[in-house]
Formats: sequence, structure tokens, C-alpha cells
Amino acid sequence: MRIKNKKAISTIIAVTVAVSILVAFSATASAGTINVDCDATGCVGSGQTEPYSVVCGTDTVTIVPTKTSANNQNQELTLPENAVEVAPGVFYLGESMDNGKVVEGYAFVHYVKPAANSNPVDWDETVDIYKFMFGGIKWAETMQYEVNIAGSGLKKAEVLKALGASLDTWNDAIAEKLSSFKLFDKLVPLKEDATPGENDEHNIVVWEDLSEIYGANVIAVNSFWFNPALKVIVDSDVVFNAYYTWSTDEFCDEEAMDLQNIATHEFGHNGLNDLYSSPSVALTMYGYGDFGDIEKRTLGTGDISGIQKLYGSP
Ligand SMILES: [Ca+2]
Ligand SMILES: [Ca+2]
Ligand SMILES: [Zn+2]
Repeated sequence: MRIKNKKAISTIIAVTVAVSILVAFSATASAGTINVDCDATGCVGSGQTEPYSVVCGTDTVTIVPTKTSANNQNQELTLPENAVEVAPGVFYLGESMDNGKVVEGYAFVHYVKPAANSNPVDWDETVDIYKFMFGGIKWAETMQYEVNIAGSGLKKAEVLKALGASLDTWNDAIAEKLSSFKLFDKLVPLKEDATPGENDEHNIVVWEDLSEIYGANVIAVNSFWFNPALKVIVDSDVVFNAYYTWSTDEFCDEEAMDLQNIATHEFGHNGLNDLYSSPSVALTMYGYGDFGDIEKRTLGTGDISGIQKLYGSP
């Protein structure tokens, strides 16, 4: 059993946010009324006066007060103005122009694995599951990330090595399919000030303390812009939550998030979508991250199938 969730359970904070609702529950807790919206992937609560963990059963919901700290009172999940949550953890950012063409932006918000989904499952990287983003959007040319390590708590050489390994992992999988297409160029330092989430010809990788704006259980946010008519991605930004301790050690401490692990997942969003079904738990594109996990550094069968189908030779 490789999922480590001891720390995750203690840091899950209910966030207040509107979601697409498949099943609606209403529940009352001693500190006040909480409205809880649940779907297949989890729950969120609203109306609470203090943070709670919300655990979904098939027809029940349990609300557990969560340990609070000075800076996570009244947490509210907010994204750039105009952002609309269109599916759990998926936010529509609106439209923008790119070389005279209309492009659309989305953000994927990545959460720590919730307690409700932490039941032991068999670890199997050979399941062949993948999902494309928006019907198969992808880069038409080699893309390059610009990195600013400020807030990472890591040394520059460590960050470049870990992120470089993540990029190589995907490039190598594409190359195996005898493709001459190179998806990722080598990393460069951030050239100028750029704001993550903007369609601005800068694909940036940065650290920000997301705990106050997005919630303490958010590990990373991935924003991207694409031309829906041409199915071409034009911008991709990744923000890692500086709230966490990030690790580049060979074996990641259980209190830390492994950078290469999370980054390999995030970089997969240059065409591959999150997976939330339980058979996909061992794949890199599984949608939840966790403390100490290093399994997503390497691709599973579904990850490889997906990226090769998108970028490899037929
Ligand atoms: Ca950008
Ligand atoms: Ca793996
Ligand atoms: Zn993801």
C-alpha cells in the first residue's frame, strides 16, 4: 500500500465553492448548518462557520471539525475573477485572443487525496486508462516552461533537476513511439514578471502560497489556454502551493510533497486529463496528490498510451 494519507486527513479543509451537483445532501453540525454538495469524486461544504472535513458515503455524509490555524479561518476557494467551476476542480477562465483567434482558458485545481477516497486499493500501473482534455487538445509545436523557484524552499539546481526529469519522462514516452515531435524544450529561468493563469506567451512554473486563496488542501493549480476550433494548446501555467514542504530527495518524506511526482502529473496536462476512477489510482494522471508519494514520477500504462496517442507517430 503506497498511499500515505495520515497527514492528508489532518489537513483537509472544507472549502466553500459552487460545484456541479450530481447528488445534494444537507447536513447539520453543532457549530451551525452546513450545506454539503456531493458527487462521485467528493464533497464540499458551504455555510460553515469554521473549517470542516466532509466525508461522503453512498447516502450519508459525515462532517468532522478540522483543526484550525490562524491563517485558514473562513477559507474560501476563489479563482481569478470570472472563473466558473464547471466540474469539480475544473474552472472556466473565459475567453482571450491569441494571434487573432479566440482561445478559452481553464484551470485544474489539484487537491490532497480526500479521506473518503483513501480506502486501500491494489496498486496496478498496468491499467490502460487515459482521458484527453477537451476532445484531444495539444501543442502544435515544442513548448517551453519558464521557472521561478522563489517560494519553493528548494535550491535552484534541485528544482531544475526534478522538473527536468518530469519533462524528460513525457518526452521519452513520446520518443518511444518513434515520433520526431518533441513536446518539451529544456527549462529556462522566468524571463520577466508573469502572472500565472494568463494567456501571455509565457508558460510559467511558480510557487505561491495558495492556502489562503484556494484552501490548504490544494497542492497545485494548472491553468491552460487553447483554441477550441483548432484543438491547439497555446499557454500552460503551473502554480505549486508554497504552503507545503516540497522535496527533491530520492525518497520523499511523509510530511512533504515530492516535486518530481507532482510536476510529472501537472506536465501531463499538456493533453491528458485527470483521472478519478479507483482503477487509475496508480497512474500519473490520477487526479489527487499525496504526501510522500513518488509513484507518479514514472508513467503507468495508461499515461504512456495516452501521450503516445496524442503526440506519437500513428
Ligand atoms: Ca501564461
Ligand atoms: Ca508510476
Ligand atoms: Zn491534474
